[in-house]
Amino acid sequence: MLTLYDFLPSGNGYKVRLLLTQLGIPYELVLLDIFGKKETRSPEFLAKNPNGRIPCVRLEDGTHLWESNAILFYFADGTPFLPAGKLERAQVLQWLFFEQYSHEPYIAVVRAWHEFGMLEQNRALLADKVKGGYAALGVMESHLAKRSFFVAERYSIADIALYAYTHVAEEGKFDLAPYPAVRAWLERVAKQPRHIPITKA
Ligand SMILES: N[C@@H](CCC(=O)N[C@@H](CS)C(=O)NCC(=O)O)C(=O)O
Repeated sequence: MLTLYDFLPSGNGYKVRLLLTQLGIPYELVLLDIFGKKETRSPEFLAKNPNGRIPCVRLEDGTHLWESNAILFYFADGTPFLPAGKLERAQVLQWLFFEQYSHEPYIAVVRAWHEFGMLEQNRALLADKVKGGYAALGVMESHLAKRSFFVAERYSIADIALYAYTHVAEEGKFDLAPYPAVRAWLERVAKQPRHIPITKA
């Protein structure tokens, strides 16, 4: 049986839970206390992921795979969640890299500061982080203004990766009102078969 090491409020972990659920792949969930006990930095967990972060999966053969978007790519390959065409696969990667470089470090980080009482200690960095988050939302809005989904007009792991933290951006006090195409896309993603909310395993 597949094992997923996770922390339920994590959008990165949620990406994996959402895809596995939509694919109907069963898994055992191992929840870690990432803040209090810092279980992601224990020697036992570092042996699984030397980068000390969830999500991390243990595959049936004992191999550990980490980095949320790499995990999405692994399980989506050969399924409708990853297009087969050369260009479309590269476009999915394009949005997965965008999510990790231009979206998650802003929107997810600001959300975490609000949700986990870390705002005061990061006050000096907040304006730049918020600016970066709105820049990412602007990129998404212009792309989605003419499309239903990020790649090839089909729901894919590009949508899952970007949905994870965009749909909880308001927990980081991001205002989604000026982004109607993003809001309409959020609704389309939430209506996909076997969709689950972020805190449910
Ligand atoms: N780029 C990584 C980011 C993973 C990440 O930042 N995980 C956070 C929770 S969202 C974590 O495990 N933090 C605990 C720690 O840093 O010890 C991914 O997409 O999987």
